[in-house]
Amino acid sequence: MFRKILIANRGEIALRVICACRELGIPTVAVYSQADLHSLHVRFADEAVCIGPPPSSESYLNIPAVISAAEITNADAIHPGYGFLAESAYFAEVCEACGLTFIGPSPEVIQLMGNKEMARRVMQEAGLPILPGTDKVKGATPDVLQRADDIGYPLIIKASNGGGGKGMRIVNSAAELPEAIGVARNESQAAFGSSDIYLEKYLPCARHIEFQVLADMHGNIVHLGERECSIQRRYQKLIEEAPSPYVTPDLREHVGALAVKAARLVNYTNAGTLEFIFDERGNYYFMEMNTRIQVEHPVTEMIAGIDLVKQQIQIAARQRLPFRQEDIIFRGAAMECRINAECPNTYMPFPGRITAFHPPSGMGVRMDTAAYDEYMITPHYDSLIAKLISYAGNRADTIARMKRALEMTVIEGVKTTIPLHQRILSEKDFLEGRIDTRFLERYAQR
Ligand code: MV4
Repeated sequence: MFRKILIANRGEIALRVICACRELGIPTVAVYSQADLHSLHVRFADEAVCIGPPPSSESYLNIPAVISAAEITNADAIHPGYGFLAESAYFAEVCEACGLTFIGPSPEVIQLMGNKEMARRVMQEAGLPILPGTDKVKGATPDVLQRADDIGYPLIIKASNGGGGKGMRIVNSAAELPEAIGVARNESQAAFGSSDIYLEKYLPCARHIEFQVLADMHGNIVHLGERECSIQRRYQKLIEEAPSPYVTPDLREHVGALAVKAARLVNYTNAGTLEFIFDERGNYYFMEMNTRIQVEHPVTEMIAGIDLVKQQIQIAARQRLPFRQEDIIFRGAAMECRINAECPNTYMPFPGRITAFHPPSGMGVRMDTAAYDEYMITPHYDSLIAKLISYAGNRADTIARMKRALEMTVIEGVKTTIPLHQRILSEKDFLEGRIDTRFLERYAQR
């Protein structure tokens, strides 16, 4: 096992990794920016190293600073959390070159899955269905316009190096396409340093369902079922749940087995997530693979009874998975509400000081957070304050539990998404599991 793990992250996920390390008896090193001196990840880690000024480009994204912190503290592994360097193939490569274990997949598979257009092709070869679409598009040439007509409208332009909804653009007609391609290429260049884009058939009313996999370094791979993530705004997830009210045991077994097969074909190791889009007719298509621990991982942990971050660490230490597929049993239902500091009307981040904070608790309630009384949410980082997770024997009880937990959450001083969650959790369609990618749009019109 590792001597010491450095956590190259901040906020709730840094604390989450510290929890797993403590339970495994592994000492931890926190890194922090000057803005995070009084953070809980600094307090709860065994050691802490300041790696730079508040902007993430100069601290949490500063590879030489992170690697130096690992070297001076004699850490032998780095957990990247999510965001920041978690999906940087280059960072994973530098870690290995410096004799540090990157707790995640290989640089090669991070690189491959990081190119969303290439990932689509590779996963199609591995037997996953994909939506009609194109390879890399260089401009609005006659052959591209012809191909777009064949795919049909609406279609969506996606950035090859984007992901998670960044750099996406919906196109409703051929007339809009040439200009949209130009704008998308420029935006992609500015945001990701590459103007590579591709086109895909757009499903306007669908479900976003993702499958969790775990793969060790000895060829053992399992899936941990799905998470339903259709409730998003500005392509940011708001509520996630497991299991999906839509997925039957047969469908879970079928798509889960496909996800495992695909993970095997790309030599995947560690924790990963395959995103699918499901249409109304029961068809499903692979969209992208995320090569990190995800924000919404707790809902899977709750129903499977498996600590995903501990598994990530054990896999990176070359241990074998301690269970087979048939040992994994899903029990009950779990839901996560992301509580962000955000303006209720514009959905824009709303930083500020939390003047009063009280997390809810009680049976079946979990709050993953790094906030406390007088905690400052700075504009430098993500506006996530807390993830509120509820768990019970069935979906209705889980929702009732979430409602009471939201009512018993105190966060004063900043506007949050709590009122939005309360309204969604009272909607008939939501209660009956009728959720799709248009849910919030429909709801906002009333
Ligand atoms: C799509 C899609 C429909 N058709 N792609 C959003 C996040 C990113 N990982 C992929 N996303 C989507 N890609 C095609 N071809 C629908 C989504 C999507 C979505 C779109 C609009 C509003 C809410 C959404 C929630 C989840 C997924």
